[in-house]
Amino acid sequence: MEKTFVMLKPDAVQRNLIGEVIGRFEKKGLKLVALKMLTIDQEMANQHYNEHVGKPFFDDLVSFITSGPVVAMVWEGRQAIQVARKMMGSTDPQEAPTGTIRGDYGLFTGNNIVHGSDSPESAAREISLFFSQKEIISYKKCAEPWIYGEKTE
Ligand code: D4T
Repeated sequence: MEKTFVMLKPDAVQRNLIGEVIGRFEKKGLKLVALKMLTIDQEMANQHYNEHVGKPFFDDLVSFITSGPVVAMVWEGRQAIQVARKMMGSTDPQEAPTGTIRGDYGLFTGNNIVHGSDSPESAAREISLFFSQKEIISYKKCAEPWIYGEKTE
């Protein structure tokens, strides 16, 4: 099944939103297969946000993402990348609909709570930047047939 990289940004950690956001992904039916807390250094921030190098907001983005601990995760499920992006809402929290994570908890584009991969290519790149193969856990959850509608054996 598809895997996506999701990261709770420093504002989510400081604002006590870790459990709230993880709870939403869990309740949706996605499966948590890797998780760690870390503080991103300058070099990792440059790698993670490589596509934004040279943009006017790049320096602020890097100083924000390195400003405190983050929670990095891999979530697995059918169309996990698209599902997670929909749950997050648009980059600008003011435009994100109520009911999405950014729509419910954010007010400013720079501090938008959560990151999620936007394509299979970026998911693969971001997962391997934050996790070794060994840190990604493969396991079965007994609720899966109740989530995906497959027959129980
Ligand atoms: P991330 O990558 O954090 O999941 O955000 P998005 O995928 O939704 O949006 P993005 O890559 O375009 O932006 C990355 C990051 O930069 C911040 N940002 C973005 C900003 O501070 N000012 C801006 O004008 C834009 C476009 C917010 C998210």
